Formats: sequence, C-alpha cells, structure tokens
Amino acid sequence: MFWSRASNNANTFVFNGGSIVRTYEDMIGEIVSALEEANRVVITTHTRPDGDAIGSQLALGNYLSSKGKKVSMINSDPSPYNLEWLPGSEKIIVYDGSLEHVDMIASADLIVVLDTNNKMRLGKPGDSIKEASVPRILIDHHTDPENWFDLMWRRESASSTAELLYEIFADWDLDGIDSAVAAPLYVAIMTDTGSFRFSNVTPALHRMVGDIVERGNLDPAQMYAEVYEKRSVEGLRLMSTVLSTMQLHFGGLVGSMVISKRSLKDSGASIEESDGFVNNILSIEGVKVGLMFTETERGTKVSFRSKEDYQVHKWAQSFGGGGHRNASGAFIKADLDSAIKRTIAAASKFIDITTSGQDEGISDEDADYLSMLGVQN
Ligand SMILES: [Mn+2]
Repeated sequence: MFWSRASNNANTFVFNGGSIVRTYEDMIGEIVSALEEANRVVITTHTRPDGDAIGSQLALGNYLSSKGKKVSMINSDPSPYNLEWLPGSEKIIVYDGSLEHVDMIASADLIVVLDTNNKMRLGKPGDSIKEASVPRILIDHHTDPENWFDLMWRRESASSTAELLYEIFADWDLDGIDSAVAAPLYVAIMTDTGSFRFSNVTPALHRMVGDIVERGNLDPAQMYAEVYEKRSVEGLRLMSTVLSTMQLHFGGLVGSMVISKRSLKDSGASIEESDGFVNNILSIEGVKVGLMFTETERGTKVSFRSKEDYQVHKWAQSFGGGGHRNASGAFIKADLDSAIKRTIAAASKFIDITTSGQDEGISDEDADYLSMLGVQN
C-alpha cells in the first residue's frame, strides 16, 4: 500500500501545513514529468539574488534549454557582479512590468520558483507568478513555505537549492549535467555552504559535488577565484571600516557589526561588496551568533548568522523577517541605534544567552547595557 510503504521512511514525506501531502518519491517523479512535458518554462528566484539563487536558476535554465525547452529566466533584481561570468547569465531578465515581461510569464506553461517560498521575496513579478494559471513548482530549502505551489521539492536540511536541483537531475538524466549546468550548480553549493564549511555539509554532499566537478570538468580553485577573488580596493576599504565596528555581547556569545550609510559612501564601494562580511563575526572563537546591521534610507537591514544549535530564524521573524535556522534576515523601520538596541534586547527570547562559549555569562558592560534598556537578565 502507498502509505504503509512510505511510512517506513520518514524522509519520504512532504509536509505542507503539517499534513502529509505526498511522498518525496512520488513528488520528484511528478516534477520531472511536469518539466519533461513543458515547452515554455519561466524560472524565477528571490530579490537581491545570491549565489544559490542565480546558480540554481542558471543550472536549471541551461539544463532545460539543452532538452529543447524555451526557457525564460526573470528576476526582480539584477545578478551580483561576481556571478556574471556564469554561462547563460546574460539571458537573465530583470523584470520591469512591461507588456513583454508580463506576457512572458502569462505565456509560460510551467513556472519554477527557486530558493524562496514566499511571494514577497519574489519582488515585482511576485503577483503575476502567484496568480498564474499554470503549475508552479517550488524547489527550495527555506522554512515555512506558502501554500500556493502545485508541486514542491523542498528540504530544510538541504545545504542549498542546488542540492535539491541535483536530486531532480539525478531522477531525470544525470548526463544532462554538462559544464554549463555543473558550473552554476557548483557555485550555488559553494556559496550557500560558505565554501563547504557549514553544518549541513555531509559526506553525501561532498560525493554529489565530486560528481558535479567531474561531469563539468570544473576547476574548483578557478570557481572560487571567480566568485571570491574579484574584490575591489573600495570593497576591502569598506571591510576594514566595518570590521572596526565589531562589538561583542553576552560575554562573547553574540557579535555585531555595522555598515553605516556614511562608511559605505566614504569607501566608494557598492553595498553588494559587503555580502558575506557577516560571516567574519562567526570566525571569532566562542561567537555563536553574528549580527550585521546595515543602515538604509528607509530603516535598518539586519542579517542574522549562527552556528550549531543557535537558531535565529524566529528572532528574525519577530521583526517581520525570516530565513533559515542558521541564516536569516529582517528589516527594521528604525534608525541604526534603535534597531541595534531592539535586536540585542530581544536576544534572550530566542537564544540561550546564559551559556556563552567562554562560560563567562554576561559581561558587566552588557549587564549595564541591558539594564539601561530595561531588559531583565
Ligand atoms: Mn539557498
């Protein structure tokens, strides 16, 4: 029987809103069939796209193109400059609401949403994607998916959307992974795992990546250099200013840094060049949570990063944001100072601040700071 067979393996369930919808084995087959039968496929991903977003989009786009499909890749925002070398990158369209772009979505017979499960995160084309009358497939590893997708291939423990995409290719035809598919897949996994160092990197993932490298005849050192060694002097100057804003909280358990409008302007760098700065905070021994506060015209962007069991997605959600357990973001409509105070003051509701890595508890300085804010500790 269908259910009894599936129930032998908890990993084969797909959960949607707490109820079992289909089994994974069932679902991946349906997704492959839908992709196989489609002629015109629209592929989209989230605003401010990162390496996993663009890499997954290009990997799927190039894979489907070589299977003879007409592929349109449409995003709300432009791709980061350090990913422009990826094959097919020039085909990605930035949605402008024009009749041509509206028509592109309307005339698709299948839509694939990658690396986000949320209409708002799709930005400008979000409404037309959600309202489209054709099947919408979700391939994603974020928490709390919205319920408007027709088919889903998702797993929160997956290192990246690209890992899930590889599983779909494995079910369909691994030989479709040529260098134009392998390079974006590799970059997507490399960037979403912090170059293969996060806790969701497993032996199985390394085997998968080994296969991707072989099939694409890729040079990992070159892939890394193309993505990470393209910094500008201005970007490094910004990094030095931002690093100097480092503050530790709760006895070194939480670290924070600030990118002010002023430091951005003085450095001459673009804000995209600050991507990844937040990970520097986690490189300090004992620090389990890193917070980056970025001042903008409308308020303060907060990036949350964490290690091990320290989960930050609910903390980000409490400010209207979200993401993953170990990497989330939120936007606080407040100036830099009050956004920092509010975020730090809320920490104890979401992480255990009494067990710092150095076992120091809260420093006197932080205790004073908290009492100044009216927070009990
Ligand atoms: Mn991702």
